[in-house]
Amino acid sequence: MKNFTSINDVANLKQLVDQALAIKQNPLAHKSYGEDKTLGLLFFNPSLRTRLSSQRAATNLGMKVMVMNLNNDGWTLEMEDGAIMDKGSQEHIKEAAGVISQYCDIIGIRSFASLKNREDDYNETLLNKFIAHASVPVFSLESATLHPLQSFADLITIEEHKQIARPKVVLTWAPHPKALPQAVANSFAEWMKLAEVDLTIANPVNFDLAPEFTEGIEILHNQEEALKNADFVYAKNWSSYNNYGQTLANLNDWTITSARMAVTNQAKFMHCLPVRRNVVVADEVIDSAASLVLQQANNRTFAAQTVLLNLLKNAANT
Ligand code: AN0
Ligand code: CP
Repeated sequence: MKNFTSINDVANLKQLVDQALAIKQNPLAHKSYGEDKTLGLLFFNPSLRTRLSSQRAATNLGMKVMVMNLNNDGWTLEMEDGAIMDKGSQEHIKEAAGVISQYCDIIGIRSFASLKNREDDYNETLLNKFIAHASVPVFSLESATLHPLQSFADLITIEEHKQIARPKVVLTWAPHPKALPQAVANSFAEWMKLAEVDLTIANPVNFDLAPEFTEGIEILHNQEEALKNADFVYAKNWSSYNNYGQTLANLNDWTITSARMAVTNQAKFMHCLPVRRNVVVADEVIDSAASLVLQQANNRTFAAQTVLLNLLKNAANT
């Protein structure tokens, strides 16, 4: 594993999940492997889980960690090659990536979608430019269109809680007052497609995800219909891909309630967090024994630790 920005960086998904489960059994098994190595975590957006679980993962491997909030504390970065930098941007990504690569052995980057220009977001401009100008491995802490560390933790959680070999997993859109990226949903679809599950996606009309992520997956525009016999219900809001970045207020009918969960096969409830209670999901569901949200967040550490270990191993062998 040279970088980790999507499922395409995973050679063997089953092996990766098994490796994470083994690390979870014994998180300090490689406690000196990352000794003398430094992880840099760069945040262009807020984070609770990703920030803390990545630090915990790194320290479990003996690494040192540096964290920087680039939006507040760094210079405004220029992305354009050949730009005449006489306006707002103060530092080119070429120098920034080159400099940070000299201080860190691995770099993680969080940079959300702008939700303004679909092409820019789906080209993953910032992440790809950073990789192009960095001289060390880079991994995604959620990019414009993908959140692979989240999907990895979600898959570990499903493997731990499934009662049958091939469970029915439903990814359902849920309401949210603000427009959110499609990243968590895109990644979840991408990972579930390669996992031993049957995935159905439920979303309102005009909220279908990008076709590149949903090819071959059943999409229903009726949530209740989709949830029938589900073993896992994964709720997430995303803004529209077609009417890019637009959102719908007042679709309260899509909130996950006990009544909605009643049509499932006693499904487990999942969400990546942070979640808006009683908007995305009713208290009665997230507070019930069916909720796996804390388990998912716990598995973020082991997902990150597995990725960091593989990046360190690859770097040591090249
Ligand atoms: C972000 C999103 O939807 O992409 C991060 C989720 C992990 N969520 C919010 O901004 C609420
Ligand atoms: N799920 C997740 O990535 O949470 P944070 O945005 O808090 O890191």
